[in-house]
Amino acid sequence: MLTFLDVTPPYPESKFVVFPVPYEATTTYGKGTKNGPKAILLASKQVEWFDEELGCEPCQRTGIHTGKPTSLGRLSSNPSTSLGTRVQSILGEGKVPVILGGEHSITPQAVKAFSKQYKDLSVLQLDAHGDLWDKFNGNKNNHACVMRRVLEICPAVQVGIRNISKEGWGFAKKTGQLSKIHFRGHGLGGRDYRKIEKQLSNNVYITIDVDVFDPSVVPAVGTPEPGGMTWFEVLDLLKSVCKNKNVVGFDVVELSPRKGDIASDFTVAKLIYKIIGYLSK
Ligand SMILES: [Mn+2]
Repeated sequence: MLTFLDVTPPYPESKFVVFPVPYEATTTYGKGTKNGPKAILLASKQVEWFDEELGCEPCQRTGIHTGKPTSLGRLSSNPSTSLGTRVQSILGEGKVPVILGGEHSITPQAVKAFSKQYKDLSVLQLDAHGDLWDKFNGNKNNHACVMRRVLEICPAVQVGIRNISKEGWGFAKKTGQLSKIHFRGHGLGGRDYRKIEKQLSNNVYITIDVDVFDPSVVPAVGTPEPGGMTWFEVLDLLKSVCKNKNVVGFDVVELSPRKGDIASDFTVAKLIYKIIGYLSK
């Protein structure tokens, strides 16, 4: 079986549990995100274990276990969904779930499970898109509606956004969410960590749509947007949040691997290892 970093620590001794959710049903432009998890795991074999920023090999200090893929449960309000059940059982064992998408519409199910364990949960979203449609193509669980569904569960802060619908804007304005959207290129663009952290509760779930990066950093996404964040901007923000908040889990979604572009796969694999490193410090 493919494992993250090619390491195979036993489950009971592992703090982190990485698992694929190769779900793709509602992508609207470029296809292929169902192949994201496998590409991430393959590329992770090439990631250097030693982290020069942290001065250690995080995978030797903490166990990173890779589990089997999970399917998404019914996107109805059915409480015993596959993904939700898995998250709850990992959390129940005091471990940190690391979810590899797949399309972004997997996130609300995960958030719902986290919110049962952590009452004061908030979500930090890194994304090019507001994802605030109530319905898209007639579907409330389209990947363009993710944050609308998340906001029905708990508060969220949105960073890196540079594409929002008129409907999403109106919703954000009416509900006060607009002050928690850190638009790219019009003001702070994700650099005012203090303000972002103030808006988050102590227990934070992070969802990273990799199109938050500039397309020059991660071109292999289904819905690219120019003007994205750089590698070090994203790392600086995540490092700060991991230090100042209790990050209880995270997902990385919407990588849509394509032949010949190994940089995107590798960048996403390394991003995940960086976050695990920050959390195991
Ligand atoms: Mn997006």
